[in-house]
Amino acid sequence: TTTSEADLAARLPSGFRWGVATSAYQIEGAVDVDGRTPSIWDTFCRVPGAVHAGDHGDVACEHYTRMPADVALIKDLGMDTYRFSVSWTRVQPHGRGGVNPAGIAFYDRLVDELLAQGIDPWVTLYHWDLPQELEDAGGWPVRDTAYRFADYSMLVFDALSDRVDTWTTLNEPWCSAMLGYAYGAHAPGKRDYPAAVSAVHHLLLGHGLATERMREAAPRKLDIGITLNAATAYPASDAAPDREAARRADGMGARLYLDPLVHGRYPADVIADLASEGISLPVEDGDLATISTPIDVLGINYYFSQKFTGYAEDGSTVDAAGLPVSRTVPLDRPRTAMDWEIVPEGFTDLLVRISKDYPGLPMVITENGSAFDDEPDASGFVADEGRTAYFTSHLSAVADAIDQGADIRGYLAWSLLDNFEWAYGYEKRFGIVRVDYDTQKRTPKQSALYLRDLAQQHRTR
Ligand code: GBH
Repeated sequence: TTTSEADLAARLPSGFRWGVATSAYQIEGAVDVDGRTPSIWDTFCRVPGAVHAGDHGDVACEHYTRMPADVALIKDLGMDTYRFSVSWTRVQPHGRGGVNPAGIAFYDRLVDELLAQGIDPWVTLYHWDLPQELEDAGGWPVRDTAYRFADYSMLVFDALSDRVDTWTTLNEPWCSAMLGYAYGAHAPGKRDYPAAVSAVHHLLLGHGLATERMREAAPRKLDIGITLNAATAYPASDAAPDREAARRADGMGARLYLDPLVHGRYPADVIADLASEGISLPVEDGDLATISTPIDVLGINYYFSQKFTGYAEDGSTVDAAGLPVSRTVPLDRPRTAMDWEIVPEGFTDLLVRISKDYPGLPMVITENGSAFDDEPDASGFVADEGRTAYFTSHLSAVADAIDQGADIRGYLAWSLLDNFEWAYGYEKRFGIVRVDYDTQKRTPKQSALYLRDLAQQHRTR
C-alpha cells in the first residue's frame, strides 16, 4: 500500500469525487422551528439511559442557522461534493399530507448555497429520523410506512430535482431495522426480531417505490441509489462452524439487502435461517420487482470488519435456545475511540467482492471515517494523527480495490463536523472539523487539511 499523498492521488481515477457527509439530526439542531415535529430520535433521546449522558439533537451543531458558513467551510476544504440528509418532519410534519413550505425552504437555500459555491449537492432522503407519528402508527415493521416514505420522497424530489443530480433513498437500512427494532440500540428502541425483519422488507420496498417514482418524474438523467453499511465477515478458521458463522453474518448484514436490490430475490440461505427461527419476510406479489428497480449508484459506508466464530467459549456450537453460535472474535488490530478495530483490507475485500457478485454497479464511498479523542490545542486545532492515518489506509484500500477491478467513483468522508453520534451522544467525535460545543466554533483538524491537499493533488495530477 502507498502512503505518500502524490502516490495515493495518482492511483485514483480521473473524475473521482471528493466530498464530505453529514446527516440532519446529527448536525441541524432547531428541532422545534418552522413547523418541524418530533422524529423517533427526538423521542428516543428522552428515554433515560438510551443516549450517552442524556445527550440529544436539540442544538447539535446549530447547522440550521449556521448553514452558509458551513457551506463556505466545505468550499475552503476543497471538497466538490456534499452529502446531507433531509429531515422528514421538517418537510412533512405529520408523515403524510402536503409539503411544509417553511421546512423545505431550508433545503432549498442549502442547495442554492452549495451550487453558488460550486459544490455538488447529494441528497439522502432518510437518515434514520422517522416521523414519530408514523412510528406511533407501527413504524417500519408495517407496510404502510413504505408508501409514506415514497410520498415524502416525492415532496423533496419535486422541490429539489431541478438542481440536485444525485439522490440516495435510505442510509443503511440495516441500522434502521436491526439497531432500531431488534437490538434497541437506536430509535425507536424496540427489541423484537421478527418485527425487525419485517422492517427490512418495508425499508427496501420504500426504497423501490421511491426510486420508481423519482425515475418516472426525473426531469433529466439523474443518479438515484441507496447507501448500505457493509463489511467483510471473516471466518475465524476453516472449520465448518466458523465458516457458517461468517456466512450468517454476511447474509444478514450484506446479502439480505444486495440480493433483492440487484438480483430481485432474497438469498435462499438467509430465508432458510430465518424460517428455522419461525420468521419470514412479508413479501407480496410484485415487491421484488419494485425493490430491484435499477439504481445508478450504490453507496457504501465502511467503518470496520470483524472475524466470526461458530464456537462458544466452552466449545459448543449451539446456544441455550438451540440456535447456532455466532460471535465475533478480535482480529487483534489497533482500535478507534469507538473500540472498532482498524481493518482497511476488509474494505478492499468488500469492494472487490461486491464488484464481482453484483457487477455493473458503480459505487461511491458515501461514508468512511473514525472517532478519536485527541484534545485540541489552545487555538482549537486538533493534530488528529490517528484519523489522518485512517484516511490514508482506507483510501489506499479503495485504490487497491480499483486496481482489482472495482468501479469506485468517489469518496465522501464521515464527517464534515464533530456531531451527535447517536447513542454515543457528543462524546465520540468523527469530524474532520472540530466543533467546540460551548461556542460552536469550527476548526479544521489536521485530517481536513490532509484531505484538502489530497483532493488538490488528485485534481492536478
Ligand atoms: C454510520 O453508521 C452512520 O451512517 C452515521 O450516521 C454515523 O455517525 C457513523 O456511522 C459513525 O457511527 O457493532 O453490531 O453495530 C455506521 C453504523 C456501525 C453499523 C458498525 C455496523 C457494525 C456492527 N455501523 N456496525 S455492530
